[in-house]
Amino acid sequence: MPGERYFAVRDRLVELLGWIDDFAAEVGMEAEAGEVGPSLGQPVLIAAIGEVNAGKSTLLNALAGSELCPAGPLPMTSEIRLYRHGAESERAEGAWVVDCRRPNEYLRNFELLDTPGTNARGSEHLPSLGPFLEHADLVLAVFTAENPWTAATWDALSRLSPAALGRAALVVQRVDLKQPLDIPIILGHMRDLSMKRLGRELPIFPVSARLALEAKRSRPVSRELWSASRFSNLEHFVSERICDSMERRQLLHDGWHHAARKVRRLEAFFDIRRRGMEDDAWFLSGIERELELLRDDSLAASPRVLVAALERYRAEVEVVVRRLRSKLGWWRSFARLLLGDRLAVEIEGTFAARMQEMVIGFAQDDAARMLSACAAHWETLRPRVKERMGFEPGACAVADAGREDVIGRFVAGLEKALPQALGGLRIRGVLDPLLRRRNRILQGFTVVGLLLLIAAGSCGLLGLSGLPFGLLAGAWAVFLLAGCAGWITRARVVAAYRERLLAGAGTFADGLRADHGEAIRVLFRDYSSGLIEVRRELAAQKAALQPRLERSNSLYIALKSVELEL
Ligand SMILES: Nc1nc2c(ncn2[C@@H]2O[C@H](COP(=O)(O)OP(=O)(O)OP(=O)(O)O)[C@@H](O)[C@H]2O)c(=O)[nH]1
Ligand SMILES: [Mg+2]
Repeated sequence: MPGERYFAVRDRLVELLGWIDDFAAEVGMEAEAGEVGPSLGQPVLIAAIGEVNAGKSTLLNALAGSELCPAGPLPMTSEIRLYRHGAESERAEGAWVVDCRRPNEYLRNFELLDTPGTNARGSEHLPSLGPFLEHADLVLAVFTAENPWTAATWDALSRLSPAALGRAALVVQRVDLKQPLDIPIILGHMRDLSMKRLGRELPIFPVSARLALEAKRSRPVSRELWSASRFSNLEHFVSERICDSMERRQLLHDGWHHAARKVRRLEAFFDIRRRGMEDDAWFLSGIERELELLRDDSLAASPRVLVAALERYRAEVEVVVRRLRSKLGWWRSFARLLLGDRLAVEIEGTFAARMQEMVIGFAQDDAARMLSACAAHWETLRPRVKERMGFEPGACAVADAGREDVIGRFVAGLEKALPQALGGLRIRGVLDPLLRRRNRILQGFTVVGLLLLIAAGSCGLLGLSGLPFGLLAGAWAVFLLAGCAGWITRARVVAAYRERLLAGAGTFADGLRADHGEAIRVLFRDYSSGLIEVRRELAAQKAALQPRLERSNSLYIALKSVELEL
């Protein structure tokens, strides 16, 4: 096929441009303002003009290597027929032009324009033909070898603009009907006529299109027919016209530069992306530092917060002490003297239970306070991530559904510390000796009082007058003393126990300190897990960029190899 090398380079360039465009669309690179690629795919238009029966249609068929245009001895072509590649169809475009589509490979690169004879009756088609000829890449003026000096075709040629004439050539058709010796004479005449009629000597090709077509269609291709057709000179000329024409070369160069510019823009685009990702990574480590600062602030505030927890501790001590005081009332104490005393164990149990409740309450409030700070921080972080990295980081990991779990973990962390903190108070068994000593005093008084009562009763039975009243009064006096001793010892026991518990407040807080710090660390670890999605997104972006960089590199290399062929 003529222009094979040109079309190979053009097709490669068109393919590359397609890849580059797809790639740019895939990565979301916006087109430059007013960016329009050169229309490289535009086929070469070859028009044939000449008198009726000159052999125009056969000439075009010979170029295509198949019988596209109807040809015959009678006037065949009565309208301008433009043959283009496509599914078989014919459609009238106005009164004189027929758009003919054929699934012919040759038509992928060449469009063929078959025309009615220049001497055909009527010239209504001429206004429609003019623009085609002006834009054609090659105008072939066909003459018959039998009568090459007919005027109508020269007239048609002389109507062409100088530019279009520059793209015209003369074809002397049906040379197989002439003796070889006649041909140089005919060509000489043609040259003279060309100079006379057009003021310039157009290239002339004596051919036999019929033989060329037959040669192309024979299998294997007949060399004799081909050389007899003298068609190769014409095809060589067509090739050169395409490869060497300034417009076509310029088009290829424009196409190449367009592609190269786009690849460079892609590279710059990826470079900006890569730098953007590095900035994003830096931005993300800034955010992580913020989180660490927030955590360190909470750790630093831990002793202060635990001091605040002591208020709760003291309040609980008052509650326990009040309960102890009420249990040390006279009647209860007297009942315990008779039934056995387990008050020390009961009060210690109550104290431990209340301490546990207190620690849970404190931990819940403390965790909720820190989580609120985290949630507020996340709300400041969210728009910054969106603006900087271009995606929504989602809800805070320790808010809403996750919040209860985090609080649960924080509480469990502090609860773990409770046995040790209570152990540090060393209050186990403190109450027992105090109560025992009190019980002994009360027991002494009670026994003495009861003995006096019994003695008074016995004296009364024996009829000893006077003595029973004295003993009864003594008994009441002892019971009164027992009441006073109970009241005094109750105050002492309560005061001693309270003092002991309050003195342990600092130790209790110290016992919680290490686990409080650890629980804070766990809480902030949970909070920073919200950034995992952000980190994952950044890693995915980085991973996606690498093959794209490689792809743009290979496009550039492919483009360089096309440049060598240009
Ligand atoms: N011997 C010979 N005859 C040819 C050659 N080329 C065309 N013919 C014959 O010339 C006649 C006219 O050919 P066409 O190709 O139809 O000529 P045309 O210029 O298209 O004619 P219109 O469409 O009627 O204007 C046909 O009978 C062809 O067979 C050739 O190279 N040698
Ligand atoms: Mg014809």
